[in-house]
Amino acid sequence: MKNDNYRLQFITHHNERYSYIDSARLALEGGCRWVQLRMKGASAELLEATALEVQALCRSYGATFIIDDDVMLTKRIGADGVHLGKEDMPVAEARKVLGDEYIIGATVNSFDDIALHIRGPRPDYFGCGPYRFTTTKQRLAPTLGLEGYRNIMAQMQRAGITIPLVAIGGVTKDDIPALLDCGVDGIALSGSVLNAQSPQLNMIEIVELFRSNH
Ligand code: TZP
Ligand code: MG
Repeated sequence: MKNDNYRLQFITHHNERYSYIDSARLALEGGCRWVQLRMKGASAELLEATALEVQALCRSYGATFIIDDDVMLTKRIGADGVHLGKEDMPVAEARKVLGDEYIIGATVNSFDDIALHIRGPRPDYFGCGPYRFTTTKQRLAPTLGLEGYRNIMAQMQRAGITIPLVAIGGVTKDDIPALLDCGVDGIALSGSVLNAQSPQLNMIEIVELFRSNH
């Protein structure tokens, strides 16, 4: 990947105070430079219209813009990349559509999942979780906890796999130092930022944590 933006990822969300677009803006204002537009259940029209707005916002901040699930939309509007879950288009097929210039992320829940990805065309990063229970995602895999990440990072090291791994799922600001200590390459957050009293301030403090942990 072109830069270090992937180390701190914000996944869009909404609540009674903020829309999906608000959530992206707040994260960017707080200093995050990677936004994934995740809008489960949205119509194709609304998703595309929102994607164009969030993409313009990301561009104005020099941030990386990733779209959840939708490879064709990613290509059509020229987003920076796509994040693919286990039920989405396989990475090999997405790579054929998008080529090497686009970022492709893949969801994994275990080292076995990672090992499967190493056989074919590789994703650019893994989103690995969940760290703990979260209501943001339905049909959650078993939680990993710190021990889960420690084990996965050790297995990756033994196997010589250097694809960046980003921890996701129920992560809050206070979890970040311990997660980084497990050796994960990055952190993805959604609900805890949006539900903080001030999402911008929460993100500013998270960005500062990354600076001091570097
Ligand atoms: N994938 C695994 S957990 C999750 C996704 C998209 C949800 C992350 O959101 P939160 O609110 O940080 O748990
Ligand atoms: Mg998906």
